[in-house]
Amino acid sequence: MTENRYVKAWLDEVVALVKPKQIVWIDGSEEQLAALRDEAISTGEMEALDSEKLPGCLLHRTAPNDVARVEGRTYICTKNQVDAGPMNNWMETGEMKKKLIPLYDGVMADRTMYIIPYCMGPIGSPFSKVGIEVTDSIYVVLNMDIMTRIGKKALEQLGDSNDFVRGLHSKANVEEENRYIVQFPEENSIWSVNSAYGGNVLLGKKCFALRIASYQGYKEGWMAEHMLILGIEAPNGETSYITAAFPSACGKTNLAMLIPPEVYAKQGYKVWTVGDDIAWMHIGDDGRLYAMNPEAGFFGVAPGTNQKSNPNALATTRRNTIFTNVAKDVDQNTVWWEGLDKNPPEHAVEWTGKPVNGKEWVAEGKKLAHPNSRFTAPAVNCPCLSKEFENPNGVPVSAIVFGGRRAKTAPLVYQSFDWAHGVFVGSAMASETTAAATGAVGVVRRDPMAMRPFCGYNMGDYFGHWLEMGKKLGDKAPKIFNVNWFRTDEEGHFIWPGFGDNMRVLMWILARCRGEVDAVETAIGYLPKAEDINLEGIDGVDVETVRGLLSVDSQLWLEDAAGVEELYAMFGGRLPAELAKQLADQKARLSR
Ligand code: GTP
Ligand code: SPV
Ligand code: MN
Repeated sequence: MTENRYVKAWLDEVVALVKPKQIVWIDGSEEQLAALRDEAISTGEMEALDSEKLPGCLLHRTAPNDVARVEGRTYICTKNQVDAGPMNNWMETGEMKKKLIPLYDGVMADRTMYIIPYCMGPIGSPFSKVGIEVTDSIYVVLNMDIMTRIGKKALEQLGDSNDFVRGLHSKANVEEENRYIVQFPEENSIWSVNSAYGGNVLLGKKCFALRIASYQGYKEGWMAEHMLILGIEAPNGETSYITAAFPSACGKTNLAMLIPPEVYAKQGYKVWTVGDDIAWMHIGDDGRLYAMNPEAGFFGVAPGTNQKSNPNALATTRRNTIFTNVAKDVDQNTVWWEGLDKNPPEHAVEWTGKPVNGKEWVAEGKKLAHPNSRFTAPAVNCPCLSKEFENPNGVPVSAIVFGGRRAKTAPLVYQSFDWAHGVFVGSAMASETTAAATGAVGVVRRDPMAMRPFCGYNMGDYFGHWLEMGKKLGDKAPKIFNVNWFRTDEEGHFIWPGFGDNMRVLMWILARCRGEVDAVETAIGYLPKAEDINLEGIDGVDVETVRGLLSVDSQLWLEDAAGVEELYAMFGGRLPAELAKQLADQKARLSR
């Protein structure tokens, strides 16, 4: 399908290694994809759902030991360990290949090898980048079709260039003990083996668009971030764009698709989604920062998604969507998950495939859907998709927002003093862990810029790159903020209602960007006056509640600073001096 000699040479090597029974190029045609769907349905790999309620939708269950990203088995391999940095698992490139080659040797002898050319970013954009993923999984092909722009058009975008990411995936035998997700940023390649789940195997997503791309951005002067992109359109038709970095399962999809509360809707405000997980950001010709979404679909968390919390996401999943590890409603031939409604199906199949009485199951406190069950849905389905979604240059960013799950420390919102302080704020992020990665849930860990699992090089250098970008942007730099929707009361309930009401906070952020509202200067940054958060029509929150949500406990913040100090110590000489200074200044302000 291509005459590109670099592609052909690489594929020759791959074929010699995995020794496939058959090779199929994915051209992106609907006929080919339809045939693959039929094949997956006939083998039981996928189940077709009700053709009227969920047209074109499929259900897939992964192996129960293969339900999330595996950070402990994810590696950044470079020649020298210092280039991967202290926050990544590392092995020397050649050593890792020695370890992996036996796992791939002949692994496709009785399987079809699919070759998926794909493009991250709109076809034709100078900022888009091409990858080729080889895989033995139809599930991967069908997901990549939704999440990226696949087929001939991606090869056309590549032309005869050598600038493509080589992705080699085999589900092999889905053995946990031989599962590896390995990035080789210095040679633009990714090797993934023994998994068949989401972020481990859809190589365009975390592996390329974050881990490899963050390194490319460092080398080439742009940024790849774990960020949503949304636009807020004012009644006068002007749209301002915000990007936000929250750790996995901390609310990016929900914020990106929010429904404005009545108080804003009636005035004519609208919210548009450009992206829900990844932003590639460049400095535009006018000197401003522009963000583009390299993906073409949403791989979103299913549990908690409902008609009230996120009607746009729900609507997005009503056609041509793949559901992974959710429960099946047998009578309706539809899907169900915790938080969809209060009515679990009686005739259910829980996420591992066992037929159960769903009502009893849930009453016993057991989960019908896996907490990290997901939908893969085409962006074009989204009722609030921005008309700038395909803009080859992306959208200009007014504000960058960091955030995480913090039960106590972080206030509802605050603004950094300037860009460099904002980089400090991002670097100091911490959040309670979620089901998006295997391991304990609810443990606070430091997660700088929500990139801890996704930075493809030394994070000390990554901080330096952020500071450099700020210098280049100068006074055109977006303003940097931090939010926390997850403060809890004594009983552990969330105090802030969240979801659509988060727009009230975004409106304060935009007012700050335009210099339209005052703030209170504190040790950690600029905080809103409680009465400047619009509470018209909100449920169960008054100005006193907001005052509480905005409180800053210096003692807790000094303890947090000690955590940042520990984090920074890991980087040794690779920590930018500016950040050490920011930390010292913040401690001094807190101790005053
Ligand atoms: P990844 O796809 O893993 O990167 O996650 P994400 O950041 O897109 O997270 P998502 O929006 O899917 O939210 C994950 C979970 O957080 C869901 O269970 C939501 O119900 C919950 N959540 C999202 N926004 C809010 C909020 O404003 N308040 C509260 N309390 N929960 C929220
Ligand atoms: C995340 O974990 O941040 C995700 C889901 O967006 S996955 O693609 O599995 O990484
Ligand atoms: Mn994510």
